[in-house]
Parts: sequence; structure tokens; C-alpha cells
Amino acid sequence: MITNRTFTMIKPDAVEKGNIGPIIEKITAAGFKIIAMKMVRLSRADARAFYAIHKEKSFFNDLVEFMTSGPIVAAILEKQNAVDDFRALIGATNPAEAAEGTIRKMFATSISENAIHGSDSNENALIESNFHFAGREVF
Ligand code: IDP
Ligand code: MG
Repeated sequence: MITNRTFTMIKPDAVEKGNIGPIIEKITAAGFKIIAMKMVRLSRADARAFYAIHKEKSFFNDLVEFMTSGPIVAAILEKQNAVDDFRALIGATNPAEAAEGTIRKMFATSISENAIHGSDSNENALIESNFHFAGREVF
């Protein structure tokens, strides 16, 4: 199991606000190396599949709507302890609860439009990286 990589998406709200650059700056300044990166617009099928774990949640349809509302930037990042360190860098799901200096505190609008995704485990980092970059020579 790879333990030094994680997967991220800069979400449509942050892309729309012109915050791709500042967010990438925060990520690289925190010591993450960008292994792969692309800007894409997710289809509804993509978003439903990516967030399938949340399909029973009340916010699922809104989440799919939001994640397909504009392009996202998907990336694979490398650093020792990548998954946990990246979750610390992005902060709590709800920006109102996110620590000062975290990406969500700085750039998120709300608990739904929260600027950035970060994998929650090594296993999911690999699944999510493959979802977006399978077949590419990035590994
Ligand atoms: P995470 O992104 O911090 O891991 P999850 O619980 O996995 O948070 O939720 C996935 C995404 O679904 C969140 O990042 C956010 O965009 C959205 N979301 C989570 N909880 C809520 C909610 O209570 N209302 C609306 N959207 C939510
Ligand atoms: Mg999650």
C-alpha cells in the first residue's frame, strides 16, 4: 500500500473565484510534490460515482449538482504522511470549524462549497487517484 500519496480536487467554487493559484501555492509551500494534475469538468455520472459513499446522505444531490457546476482541478500529491498531513492542511469540512491558516478556512464558502477535497485514507487515495488518472503514466 502506498503511504506517501494523496489525492485532491480544487472544487468548482474555488476555481470560479480564481483561487487555483493561491491554493496550489499553499499546497507546495506545505511540502507536497505534484505528481499529476489536470483541469476537468465532471459529468453527473463521474460525480455520483466519485461520491458514491455519500449516496444515502441528504446532501448527495446538492453535492453532485455543485461538483458538476464548473471545472475542478484534480491532482495526485506526494509527501511523507501525505493523507493525514493534507487533511490537516485543508482543515475541517465545515469552514466555520476549520483552523486558522487552513485552505478551507481561507477559501471555502460553506460546508458544501468548501474549496477542496482531500482523501481520508491511503486506500481511498489510491482509489480516487485511479478514478481520475487510471491509464496515465503518473505512477
Ligand atoms: P470531507 O470532504 O471533509 O471528507 P465528507 O463528509 O467526506 O467531507 O463530505 C464530502 C463533501 O460533501 C464535503 O467536502 C462537502 O462538499 C459535502 N458535504 C459534507 N457534509 C455536508 C453537509 O452537511 N451539507 C452539505 N454538503 C456537505
Ligand atoms: Mg470525505
